[in-house]
Amino acid sequence: MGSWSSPENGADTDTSDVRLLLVGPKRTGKSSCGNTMLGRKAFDTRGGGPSTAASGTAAGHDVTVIDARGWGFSEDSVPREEKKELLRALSLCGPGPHIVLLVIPLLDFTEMERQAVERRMEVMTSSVWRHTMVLFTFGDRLKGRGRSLEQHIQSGGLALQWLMEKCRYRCHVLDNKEGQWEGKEGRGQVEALVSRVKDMLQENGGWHFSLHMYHRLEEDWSRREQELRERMEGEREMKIERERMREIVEERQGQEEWETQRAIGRGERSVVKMVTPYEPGRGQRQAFCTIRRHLA
Ligand SMILES: Nc1nc2c(ncn2[C@@H]2O[C@H](COP(=O)(O)OP(=O)(O)OP(=O)(O)O)[C@@H](O)[C@H]2O)c(=O)[nH]1
Ligand SMILES: [Mg+2]
Repeated sequence: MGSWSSPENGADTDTSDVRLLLVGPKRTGKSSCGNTMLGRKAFDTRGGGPSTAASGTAAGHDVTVIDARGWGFSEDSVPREEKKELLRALSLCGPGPHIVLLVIPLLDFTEMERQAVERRMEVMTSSVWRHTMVLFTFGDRLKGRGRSLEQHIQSGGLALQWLMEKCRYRCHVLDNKEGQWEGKEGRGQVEALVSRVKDMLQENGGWHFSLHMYHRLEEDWSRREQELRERMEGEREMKIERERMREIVEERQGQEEWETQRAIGRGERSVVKMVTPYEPGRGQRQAFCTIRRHLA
């Protein structure tokens, strides 16, 4: 059995089983990548299922592959259900994944897709990028067009450039087309991927991405949501209270006006001058009544 450890892998030396988390938008080939890596049909490729994990060997190395449920495409916010599912996928990675494989098909990568990816990765905090490698799928299409990966990246536009920079150009291509698992070519692409994973493990000192942090994050979200709810409730109550106060003041002003009119009718002009304009809470009404009583 191949070993993951290297003398430099100081921090997390128990790397007999490397945990690889597959994430990415829906229908991009995540489950197929898991199957290609493990060399068997470990994940369902019909899509839509929840996140699942499977263990086995990839190019002779022990791995646990976690296939996260595909993301949606909303680019400005991440639905709560998606966040929860992403956290669930992370929880299937034990203490955390060593490598996050961000699965992106070798097609045009648009600005909208870029934003959708950015939002989802943000859920795992910016430090996740340190552990992330882009795993391009549909490698057969690239071959079909007679292009290299470098050419694809170079002509990929700003969105793809951004993604590559985020991952420090760590990437790999898989061709998951059926029949690729057993052949020499199929094995070769997995061996090359394992080699890239080894490089990344070394780069990160063998550290995995910390799940502990996610638990704290989840608590943070719940707390912030609760605070927001309370603030909104507080604001609603304050609005009702303000409205109530306004009604009371208006009612008093109306009554004052009425009493003033009556006083005018009785010729109490000097008093009228003293009490207007009315300001709530200053005892004017009381003063008015007292003076009027004296005058009466
Ligand atoms: N030609 C080709 N087809 C692929 C490749 N990878 C995946 N597919 C096909 O793309 C479709 C989706 O693949 P899946 O592996 O189920 O994709 P997924 O990302 O797991 O999909 P969801 O779980 O629904 O998000 C399937 O029909 C696969 O056969 C590839 O490299 N080349
Ligand atoms: Mg799938």
